[in-house]
Amino acid sequence: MKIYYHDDDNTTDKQLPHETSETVSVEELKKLGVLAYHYDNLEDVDKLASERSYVSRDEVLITPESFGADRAIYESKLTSFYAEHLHEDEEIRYILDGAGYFDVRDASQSRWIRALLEKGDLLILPAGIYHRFTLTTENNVKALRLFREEPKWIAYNRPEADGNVYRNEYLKEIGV
Ligand code: KMT
Ligand code: NI
Repeated sequence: MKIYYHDDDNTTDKQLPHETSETVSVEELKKLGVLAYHYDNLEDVDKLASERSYVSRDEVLITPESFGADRAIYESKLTSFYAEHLHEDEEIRYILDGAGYFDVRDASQSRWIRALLEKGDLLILPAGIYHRFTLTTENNVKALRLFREEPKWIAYNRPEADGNVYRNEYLKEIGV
């Protein structure tokens, strides 16, 4: 997993790396409540999921063709994944194939930290953290999404989600 500050250039393709020389360590991510791991075997993911009492999961394939012939559905998925949002439950993402970018807000809430996730990479996002997701220019990811509860599937966008109870608990947790 490669982790760095996003260059904050929103005028060019979001699927480009937007890389800077400001790298971010796994320890720094941990301070934001985000846990990063790498597992080559699915059994290790299953073990982590059961240790953390996860009850459900699904598998998503995101490519320009995966939502049918109508590319508009794919485009709208990418748009909604890239809108800054939070969820009310902790969620695990595990990359089975391909690659994708998860952006999470740093402690200042004004800068994005970008994590490039490739096959075998796993990220645990705490409830309440603002994040967004996109594909690399390869346009291809297969991911496992694991949920602690039955998935609510709801994304709460910023700024409407400011003041959300899970958001407030998260901010308290990371001490900002
Ligand atoms: C999320 O939480 O934003 C997502 O699940 C994005 C797609 S999962 C590869
Ligand atoms: Ni999300």
